[in-house]
Amino acid sequence: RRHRGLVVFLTGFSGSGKSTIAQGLTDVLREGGDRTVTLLDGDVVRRELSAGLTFSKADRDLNVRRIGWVAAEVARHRGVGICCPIAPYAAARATAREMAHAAGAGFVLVHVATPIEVCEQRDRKGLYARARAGLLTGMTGIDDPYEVPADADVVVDTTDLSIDEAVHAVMHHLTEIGWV
Ligand code: GGZ
Repeated sequence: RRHRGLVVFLTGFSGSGKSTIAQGLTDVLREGGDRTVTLLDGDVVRRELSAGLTFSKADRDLNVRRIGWVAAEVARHRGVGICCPIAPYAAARATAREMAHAAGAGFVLVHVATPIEVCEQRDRKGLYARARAGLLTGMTGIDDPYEVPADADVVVDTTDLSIDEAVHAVMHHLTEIGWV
């Protein structure tokens, strides 16, 4: 397993802590490991890979499929692909897992399960306030669905867990199952 590629896929609400945990994981894996690590940052993906896509179900599924495919290609070449889309639909997440496996790589699904109330309270980008005011429709967790994963390999909740602790929990799992 140490010699195979790996996809780490973080899913959860906007403001749950996915991107920050993904960045932390990237740093730790780059320091300690011998695989190259590619972080598919959410903002960069939406700008460079999925420019023009909306937040409709079809476009979210397409976005998640593209991300899953790129991450699987990275992993095919023995790298670690880390991605952190909201990925609200279980079927699209399952497709990402299948693509990683088809590339001969491992796949670890991390559910960043910070509750919507906590994400909304943080509201770092003001999106939840805009959604509540009716200025933004289709906001995940407010008036758009999030299918809670039944197949998460790791669950972390940043309500009471620091980013470092969340990163550590994922690293602990990767070590335990022999991927790092
Ligand atoms: C959810 C939205 C929406 C709607 C804009 N719903 O905190 P952010 O700002 O940076 O992360 C969110 C990001 C979600 O994009 P993803 O590509 O991760 O979503 S998906 O996996 O569903 O394709 C948020 C912002 O885009 N954003 N409108 N309606 N998040």
